[in-house]
Amino acid sequence: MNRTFKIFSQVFSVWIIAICFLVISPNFAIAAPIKIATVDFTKQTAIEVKVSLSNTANELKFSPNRFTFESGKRYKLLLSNPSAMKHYFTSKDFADAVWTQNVVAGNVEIKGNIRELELRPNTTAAWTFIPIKSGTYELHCAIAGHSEAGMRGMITIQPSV
Ligand SMILES: [Cu+2]
Repeated sequence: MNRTFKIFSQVFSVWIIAICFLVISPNFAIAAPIKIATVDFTKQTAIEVKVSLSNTANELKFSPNRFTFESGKRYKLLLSNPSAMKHYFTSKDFADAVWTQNVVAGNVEIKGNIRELELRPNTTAAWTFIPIKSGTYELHCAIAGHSEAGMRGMITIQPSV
C-alpha cells in the first residue's frame, strides 16, 4: 500500500511538472519574437551628418575628414560638392560595412547597395544608411592625384553601446 502510494505520487508530480511546462512554455515562445518585432531600425530618426567634397576655393580635401558612426543607428550623410571639379566619396570597405537604405540625388531616389558616389560640380546627394560592422575605414577621392593631394579621410564605425 505504501509502495503504491509512492509510485502514484511520483507519477502525479511528473504530471504536474509537465502541465506547468505546457502552460508556461508558449508564453516564452511568444514573448521573444514580440520584443524583436518592435525594433525597426529603418524607422529611427536619421542623424544628419554633413560632408563637403572640396570647397569653393577648390581645395582638395574633405570637410570634415573624420567620421564616427555607431552600429545600429540610422544616419543621413549629406554630401555636397561646392567646387568647380567633380569628386568622389570612395570608401568601399565602409560601404560594405553599412546597410544602405537609399541615396537621394535631385529628384531621384536610388535603393540598394552602393560602392561610391561621384558628385559633379555644385551638386548634393543624401545617403541614408545604418552601419552594421564596426571598424576603421579609409576614405578617398578616386580621381587621379586627388587622394595624394590630401583628399582623404577616415571613417570609424563603433560597436553599438
Ligand atoms: Cu576629388
